[in-house]
Amino acid sequence: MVNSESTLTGFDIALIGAAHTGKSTLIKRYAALLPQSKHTIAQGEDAFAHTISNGEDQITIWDIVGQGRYQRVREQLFQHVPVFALVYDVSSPSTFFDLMFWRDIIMGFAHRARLVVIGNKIDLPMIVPPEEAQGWASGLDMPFLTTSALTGEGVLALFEFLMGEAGRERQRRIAR
Ligand SMILES: Nc1nc2c(ncn2[C@@H]2O[C@H](COP(=O)(O)OP(=O)(O)OP(=O)(O)O)[C@@H](O)[C@H]2O)c(=O)[nH]1
Ligand SMILES: [Mg+2]
Repeated sequence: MVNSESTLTGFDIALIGAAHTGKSTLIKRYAALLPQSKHTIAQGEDAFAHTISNGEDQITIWDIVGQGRYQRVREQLFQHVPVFALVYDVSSPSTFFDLMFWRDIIMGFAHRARLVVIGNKIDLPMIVPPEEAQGWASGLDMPFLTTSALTGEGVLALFEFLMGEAGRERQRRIAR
């Protein structure tokens, strides 16, 4: 589940998206679901760095604060992050449309990154039709997953998937 090459830049994945979509809650839920894991959080200007260690394995996750969308993101660091999770709230269409903005930003400085679309809060009414989100994601070669950070549904599967993608992306970069 955990990528042993995570120390290349120190970060495996970044969660990005509008404010209140549940990015921080997803990470906290994941840590809570891992037995005997140790979860530490370091606060930066417009991001939190979460480190979750489980025995010898460790993953690191950038948690980007939604309100920081108009600030310059930390391009120097982010261009080495292999996987970005684009998180929206299935009950809030504006957070879905925000992902187009975020995708453009990421592609501007990390065009080799793997992007994954996450519809969170599936315990709430799905106002954004999942087939619309799926269609947009697959049209741009981005996997699409859904979660509820509240109930935990899909959360372990999400992070296992993201770690797998991060491992594959790093292998691709090493092979080049
Ligand atoms: N119903 C429901 N509420 C959720 C879910 N995930 C998060 N929330 C709630 O949504 C609110 C925002 O969650 P956060 O995790 O702080 O959102 P965030 O994306 O980190 O927000 P910023 O840090 O401001 O960018 C909180 O009140 C959470 O309890 C979910 O899956 N379902
Ligand atoms: Mg947050």
